[in-house]
Amino acid sequence: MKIYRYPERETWPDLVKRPVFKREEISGLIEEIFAAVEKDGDHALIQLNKKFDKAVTPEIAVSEVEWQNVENEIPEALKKAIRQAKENISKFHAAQITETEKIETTKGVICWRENRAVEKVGIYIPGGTAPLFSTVLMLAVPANLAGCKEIILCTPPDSNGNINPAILFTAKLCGITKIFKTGGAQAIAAMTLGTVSIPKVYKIFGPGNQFVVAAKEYAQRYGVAIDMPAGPSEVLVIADSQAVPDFCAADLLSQAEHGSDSQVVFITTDLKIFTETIEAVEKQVAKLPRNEMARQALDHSLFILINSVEEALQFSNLYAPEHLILALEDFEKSIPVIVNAGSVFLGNYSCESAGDYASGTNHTLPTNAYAKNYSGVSLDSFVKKITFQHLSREGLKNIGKTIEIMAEAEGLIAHKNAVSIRLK
Ligand code: HSO
Ligand code: ZN
Repeated sequence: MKIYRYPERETWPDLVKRPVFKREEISGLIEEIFAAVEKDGDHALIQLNKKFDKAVTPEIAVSEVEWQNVENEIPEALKKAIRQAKENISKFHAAQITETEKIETTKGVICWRENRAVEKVGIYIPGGTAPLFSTVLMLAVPANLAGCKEIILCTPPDSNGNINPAILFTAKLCGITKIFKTGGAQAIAAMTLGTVSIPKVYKIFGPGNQFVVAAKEYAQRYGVAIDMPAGPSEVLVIADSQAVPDFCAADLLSQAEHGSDSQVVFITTDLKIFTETIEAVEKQVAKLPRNEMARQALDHSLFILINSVEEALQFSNLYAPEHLILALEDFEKSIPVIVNAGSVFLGNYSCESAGDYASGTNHTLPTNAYAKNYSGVSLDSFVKKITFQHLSREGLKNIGKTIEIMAEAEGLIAHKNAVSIRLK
């Protein structure tokens, strides 16, 4: 833990910098994987499954039998939980559907925007130590609501060639029918380039390790869009004297357990809460199954004692956290001051896991200070907005002079003529 008591403002820009991890040079590998998938398609994916996941997968697509059996593999309580989460996520995202509004900017000139879904989207769900089936809900629910015609999902197989049953169950519940057993950069390459089994898509969503992140960046060279730039998960908690140290510690650890590169930041105005939260973190972390990972994350995490809530909010805006928790008595007052954050949790009972799983908001959020210029995933992420306009003769007459004068001033006479020829 990195502990700071009343750090000088001049030190803040250094404190808000995310830790830099040594990354292997992987761009060469990503290029090789894209080239292999482009050349050999499904065959390359089968080989790469063997190489990277030690999995034998004669078929890349999930089979009929696997689809049917999945219902029996999931405990009833988990099915029920996933259904409730889906319901809340659906309600929250359905409310983001907007009505088309036609605007008459000048008499006879009518302009509007219409939503059109991105026709083909690909969802990547990592396997490994924590198979995030909740992310299937966060991406498939808004994709469906937006009206995406083709929604496909790639996730890596285990060494038996199977994919995680909870991922499969959730995908089925969301009406996804095309799931493919491929992970890492090769999955991103397949969704970008297409193979015999895997259709190519227009936009790729979902989290992943450094290979997936690098592959998503690389995919953009082929004209594929991605949800957002990625980085390790993070949470920033601001607490006053009314906060509960055990709650704060649990929230900090819920982010820290995501990975050794996660970063958690705790800021408080109260010395007692400061010491007790640090103690609570030490106590709770020891009991976590993923304590090693969480401890590594804590090593580069910040615990800051600060003079006022105002200052804490200023620090937070500079840091631009993915998740911001306000464990504050009077959190309402702070809301207008928040400028940079992915998702905000208000009061002592709004734990981050609520948003991670079931409250309804999306958990695919900007990390690495991208909350300064990106929003989290929402219905909009799956939609393009097309503008339309209709001008009557009278409408064109009403703005014709303006267009002609501006076109002439830009030296674009054909533009001017397009008006003059109609109004002659
Ligand atoms: N906190 C993660 C999302 C997640 N948590 C999925 C649990 N499952 C996003 O930063
Ligand atoms: Zn989480």
